Amino acid sequence: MLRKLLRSAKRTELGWRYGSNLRPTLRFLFDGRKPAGRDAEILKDLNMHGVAVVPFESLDTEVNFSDLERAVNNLVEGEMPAILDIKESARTDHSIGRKTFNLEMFGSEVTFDPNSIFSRLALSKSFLTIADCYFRMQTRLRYYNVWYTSASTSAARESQLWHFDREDRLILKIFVYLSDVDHGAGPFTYAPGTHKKGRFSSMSPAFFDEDGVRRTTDEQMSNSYPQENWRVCTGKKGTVILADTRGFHKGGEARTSDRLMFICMFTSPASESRKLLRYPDDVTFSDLERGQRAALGYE
Ligand SMILES: O=C(O)CCC(=O)C(=O)O
Ligand SMILES: [Fe+2]
Repeated sequence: MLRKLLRSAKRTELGWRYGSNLRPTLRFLFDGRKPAGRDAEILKDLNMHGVAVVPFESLDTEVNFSDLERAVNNLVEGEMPAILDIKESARTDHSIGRKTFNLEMFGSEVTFDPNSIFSRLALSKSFLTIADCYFRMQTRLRYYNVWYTSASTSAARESQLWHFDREDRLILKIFVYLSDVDHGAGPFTYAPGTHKKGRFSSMSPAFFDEDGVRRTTDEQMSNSYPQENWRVCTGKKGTVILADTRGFHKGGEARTSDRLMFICMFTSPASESRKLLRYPDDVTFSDLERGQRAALGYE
């Protein structure tokens, strides 16, 4: 009984923030990052709509986009066999549960590499500032990767259908397109205002059960949320999407061209999301700043 009560208290904003996440909340309050300039504008959009779309150059990432592109090209070259495999499985294997249309280029469990351009981007100043200020606590980086999404003609499934993520009360995912993404390349798509802070946070569209997971088709969604208000995030290479994926979203339903993007995810420290980043025994954080180490849970 008591445990049940505690569990439901944890699910309220108060219990989540001042119970499970008290320490990171106080740290932010007394010694937190402050948003300025473009970061502050992005934050306003995020708070209100749950989604913001900006060009890479408007962020303070300390990462040069052409260096990022070069690193991605090398990655693609090195992973060509795996890319050919995913293109084949997107076509032939329609089983549910493994996203056979999507290749996580660093594998599904990423080993943190402090020297890679990808971890530096994930831990960059703008990203950490926006994450902490959005949560109003010191957040954790849980995941980063590069996704190769293969075009296919099979019916939409898994994250190609509307859903919301469940890792936490607030979840910040940042996507950086590394290829041009038009309507045929499976753009990330969001229902603005359906995040916890939003006007439509209690919206509950019809859904069906896809192997134990709630999914909502476009038709079901459009009955609860008019299609003309969907935010379809098409954009050129270098477009950055910041989204609270606790709100309704979908993406990766690529039909005519493949999609390549960087992705990273922030949650509260108390989130029950599996610890997705792994750390090798000999990892050193000496080149990282204190705030970056905090985002990894090492201080
Ligand atoms: O592939 C996409 O655009 C959407 C992926 C998704 O649902 C997620 O990252 O939570
Ligand atoms: Fe998702």
